Amino acid sequence: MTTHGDTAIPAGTPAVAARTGSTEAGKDRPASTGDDSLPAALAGLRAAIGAARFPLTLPSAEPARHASGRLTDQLDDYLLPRLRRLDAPLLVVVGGSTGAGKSTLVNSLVQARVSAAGVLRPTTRSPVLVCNPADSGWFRQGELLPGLTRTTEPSEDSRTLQLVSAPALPAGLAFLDAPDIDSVVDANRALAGQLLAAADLWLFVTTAARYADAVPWELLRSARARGAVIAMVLDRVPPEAADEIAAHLSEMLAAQDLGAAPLFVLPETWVDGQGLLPDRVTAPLATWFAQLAADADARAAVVRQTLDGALAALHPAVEGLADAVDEQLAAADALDERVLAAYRGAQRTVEQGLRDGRLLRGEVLARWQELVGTGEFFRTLEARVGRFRDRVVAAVTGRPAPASELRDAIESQLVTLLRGVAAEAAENAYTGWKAHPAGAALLEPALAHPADDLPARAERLVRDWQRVVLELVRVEGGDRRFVARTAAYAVNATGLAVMIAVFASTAFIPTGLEVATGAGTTVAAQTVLQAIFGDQAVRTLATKARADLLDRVRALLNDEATRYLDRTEQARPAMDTAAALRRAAHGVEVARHRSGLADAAPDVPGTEGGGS
Ligand SMILES: Nc1nc2c(ncn2[C@@H]2O[C@H](COP(=O)(O)OP(=O)(O)OP(=O)(O)O)[C@@H](O)[C@H]2O)c(=O)[nH]1
Ligand SMILES: [Mg+2]
Repeated sequence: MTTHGDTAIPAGTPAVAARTGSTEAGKDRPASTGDDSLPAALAGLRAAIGAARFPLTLPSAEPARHASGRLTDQLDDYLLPRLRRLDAPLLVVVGGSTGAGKSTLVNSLVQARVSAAGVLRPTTRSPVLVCNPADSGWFRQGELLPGLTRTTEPSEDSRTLQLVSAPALPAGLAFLDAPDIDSVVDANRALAGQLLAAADLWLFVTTAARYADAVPWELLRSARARGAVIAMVLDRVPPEAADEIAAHLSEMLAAQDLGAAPLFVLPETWVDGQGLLPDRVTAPLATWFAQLAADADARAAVVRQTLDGALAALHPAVEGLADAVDEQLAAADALDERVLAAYRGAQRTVEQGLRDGRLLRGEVLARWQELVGTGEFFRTLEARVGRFRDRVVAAVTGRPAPASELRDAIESQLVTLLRGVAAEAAENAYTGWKAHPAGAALLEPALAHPADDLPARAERLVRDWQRVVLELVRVEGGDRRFVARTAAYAVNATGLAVMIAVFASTAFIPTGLEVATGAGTTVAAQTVLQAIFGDQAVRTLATKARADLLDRVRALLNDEATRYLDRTEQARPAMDTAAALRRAAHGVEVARHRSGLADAAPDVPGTEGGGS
């Protein structure tokens, strides 16, 4: 380990002071990248991220929402304004555990009590930015961290940024004293993360007692992954343990690939009456910053490294968002499929019911037998269908029974079937969603049952269908091929025969007698059934009527399914969302390479890439 006054620098890293000297390379580097495509590409990316939503409850959704918020913040807070003004003052964000002495350190570095330090944890709740008076215009203007309201008074509000100017601080460099990163206060933690993402340089403060804590290391790793420029301060180190602790921390840093970050070890000491640390303790750090402030190239190198690192990190982060969008889409499809399967099953049951003759039982069959048993039925049929009339009329005896009773029986039989299948489908869809985390979150108890208006709609459906069947019969009879145009009673009777035929499909025809027999039918009814199904005109009408009925049922069940599907529809990302994210991230990556930000950046003083 190379010691530098009170500062220890990781082994293998040249002395920081020696490396802050200005390099000739890039002396006349432009203030911007000279390439306009990067800001435009970033604006495009920001829009694509803004359009991505993750409403479905999936394991990836919550992290994606956070990542999306973080990325948007970083674009607004740092990347976009920093790209517009590469020559703006370098922002050092001082972050670390609560009570590590961050505020005390900032005060000591600028030799004024700009930020309250204290024994109550956490002390700093609202960020304080301190800069040379010459730079205050840039920070006041609010391009950087635009979401924070500027104030000149101390504040407890985490959405404000207190601006303080300190003549003792050289121009070109600003310190931002951030709230603690491991705060018990949620807003503090979130804000600290947001502020660090807006830093050109992280000054990470930890103490002899706290340096092994998990939270700082998590943040350090993510900063490292982003290529942010980091300097470490190990504060309040008991002198007798300094070597041992510094060596251990250096080891930890090296293990996290952070060995190149300069490490300043500050011995435990007394603060003076002003709460400031003695000069001799802060001197190495103060010198390092003074040299950085004096050297525009070194500052530009820091800015470019952090900026380029943050830009490079966008691509994988956005790729993660796009994957999460894909998962949302896939989950929405999977949920839809569970619903569609349930309602397809319902439709199949109805089709089956029309095919297997189950509707030709009970009340319908009884009323049918009554009706045909009177002979009235056959007398109302037109002569053209007399083929079967002739065959059965002789067998017909008994009392008259109104056709309306059969019609009612058909209606109630069909309505019962529809209510049954709708209830079963709703239950199946409900169970299907309940078993899926994203589905369970979208459910509400009412969905387990058909819609309230389903019984009324089913009744209307059947009545409408019956009207259509009669209309069909009427139209068919229009050419006098089938039924007398004017004989309303004939239309009615034929219509009922057609409905009965619908309930006993083609497949059923040969066995129609069995059903009739099973239900204890009369000879007449059996014969009539046989005659009806044997009649081509009735069969043709029945085919049409069956198709019409199934269409209506499909529409009804679709509406039932829509109660579910509307929910996924609202959650479903637009088709293009993931592709737009990937396209925009790729655009940024291309523009980043073209900008030459990284190529132009010389070594950053005392950090990785410094030729250690
Ligand atoms: N003796 C001694 N006390 C110190 C030192 N550094 C900080 N303190 C004291 O430790 C307490 C906490 O210091 P702060 O500077 O408020 O710590 P902070 O990191 O800003 O804390 P938060 O704002 O809560 O995150 C204060 O009472 C300081 O006076 C030091 O080197 N020696
Ligand atoms: Mg503080």
